[in-house]
Amino acid sequence: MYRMAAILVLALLSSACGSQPTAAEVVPIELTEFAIHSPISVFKVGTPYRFIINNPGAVNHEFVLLAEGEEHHMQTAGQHGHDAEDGEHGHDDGHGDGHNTSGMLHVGESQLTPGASVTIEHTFTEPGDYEFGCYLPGHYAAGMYTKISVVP
Ligand SMILES: [Cu+2]
Repeated sequence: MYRMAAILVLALLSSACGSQPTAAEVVPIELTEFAIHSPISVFKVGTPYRFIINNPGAVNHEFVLLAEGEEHHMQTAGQHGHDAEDGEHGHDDGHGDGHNTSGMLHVGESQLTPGASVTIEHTFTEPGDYEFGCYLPGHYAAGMYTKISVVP
């Protein structure tokens, strides 16, 4: 019974989404001076989300997902330490400090220039409090972050 319902749902979703391989929930994010707008603030563990991050602002921004209380390591050398594609594997970014706190997801400013749009997918695995933030100098302090929560 449940399995049949699941198959029906999958069939409906896949026919609606055409070529997209997974049925991720689309979350459009807007980066402005100086705020991050997300249409939802409560996310669910195990649900694949497709973040479509837009920068309609006038200056570069970045997008970082951190657990609350975690500190973002400012990049001190190089602009290409990691990119969106390895966002789901936060421990292999090669910084080699053995304790990666530079974010579960990080889309750098080189990808989020004015007018840019970047799509990344993420599935939360742990419930808790998190936040989206932009850590370019002065941006976070100006209010460029938004708190979210993840529920089981
Ligand atoms: Cu910013």
